[in-house]
Amino acid sequence: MSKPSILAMPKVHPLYLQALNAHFEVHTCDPESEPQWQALAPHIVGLAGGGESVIPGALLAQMPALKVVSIFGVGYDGVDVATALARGVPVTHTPGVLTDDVADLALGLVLSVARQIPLADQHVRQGLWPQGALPLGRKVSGARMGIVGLGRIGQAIARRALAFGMSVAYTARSEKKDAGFAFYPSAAALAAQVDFLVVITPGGAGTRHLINAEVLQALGPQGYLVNVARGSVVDEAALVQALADGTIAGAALDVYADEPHVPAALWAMKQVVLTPHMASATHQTRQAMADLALANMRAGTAGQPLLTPVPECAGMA
Ligand code: NAP
Ligand code: 8YV
Repeated sequence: MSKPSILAMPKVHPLYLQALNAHFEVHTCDPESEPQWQALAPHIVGLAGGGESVIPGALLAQMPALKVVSIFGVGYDGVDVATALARGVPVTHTPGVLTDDVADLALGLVLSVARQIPLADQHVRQGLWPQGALPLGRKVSGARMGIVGLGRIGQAIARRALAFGMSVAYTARSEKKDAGFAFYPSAAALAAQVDFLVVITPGGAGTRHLINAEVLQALGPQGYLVNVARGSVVDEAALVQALADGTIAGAALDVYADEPHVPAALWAMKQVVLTPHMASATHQTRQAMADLALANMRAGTAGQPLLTPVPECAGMA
């Protein structure tokens, strides 16, 4: 019996593609193979994407037999979920399995920017140590952390911060009374009270430029911004300006407005640490994400209950 046909968005992770290939006829949605998959569009039952994939309603409309969109990633801000819902097509994602890795990297970025670890590594490799020491860093233990978004990953970041003897405060859409941390109703109010502001909300219209010039001003010249959420959450032009003129002390970023392009102005800044959207990039977690995304794809295309639908589609599972 022939395998069901599915379409994979460009740059879907190889581990996910490998898993899909065992069960499906996988077509790739790139410009070169467009005529090929478009001829098959009426038969495509599943759409595979990653956390950064842009899946507009117009694409969904080309696949009348589509039964599920399965995203390899917890973020799905690029998916037109409203159109998928209207077409009766559920969207799934991979929450939970990557929480620890993303929280680990967030703390790694806090330490990297405060203790200048990448800069120190360069100092040694470039033979500069004999000429003198680096400027002193900023102590992390005991400092004040503010978390923008106290969801699965935000809470995991908070647990790690507590282990460093940091105090934790947060903002979110709603107060979490049993979390035991101070709640601030806005990012600006939170920023004014902390040394490290860590951003871990979803992307999309609801959080666009949540971190703007006003928030950076509130964070102040001793404050550091860490973004492991989505590039869209931070006004990148305002951030570059704030770093250039000393409005804030430094920043550590895993995500950017126009990936994989990073503003050239940031490259030369010693008070900035840059990583290439890699917070979930470990063998163990990427395999767990591939396994869960495949399980959702198999369930959705077989008309079985979904494992992890996005909240908007929970009622459809
Ligand atoms: P989650 O459990 O849904 O948590 C999201 C949190 O963001 C919630 O606390 C929510 O508040 C808060 N939030 C949403 N909109 C907000 C707003 N407008 N203002 C303030 N807070 C807001 O999601 P998660 O599993 O922790 O993942 C969070 C995000 O991390 C993902 O959506 C993704 O974009 C990003 N991520 C990045 C990477 C990476 O590689 N860098 C990897 C994984 C995830 P309420 O609780 O009040 O609703
Ligand atoms: C991945 C992510 O890099 O889960 C997310 O939302 O951004 C990351 O885990 C991404 O999904 C891989 O496509």
